Amino acid sequence: MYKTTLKIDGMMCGMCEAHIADVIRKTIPDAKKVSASHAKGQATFLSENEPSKDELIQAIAATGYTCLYVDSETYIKKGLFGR
Ligand SMILES: [Cu+2]
Repeated sequence: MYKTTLKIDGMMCGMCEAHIADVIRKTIPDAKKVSASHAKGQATFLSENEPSKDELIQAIAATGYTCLYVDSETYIKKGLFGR
């Protein structure tokens, strides 16, 4: 699993967050737990495979927002041995 964080410029409200989440789901079909926050100016999602940063940046640019950077890190599911 990979956890990807995108820094996005131009989100102003909940509609923008929904737009960005839609773009991410369309660009990365296996994206899970897609969330976007205009307050933080970022979006995050999980995926099985490492996503294409160029594709994400281009897809977001095509909707009128600016993706400043994309960062993917390996993600280990928590909770298996916790508690
Ligand atoms: Cu908006």
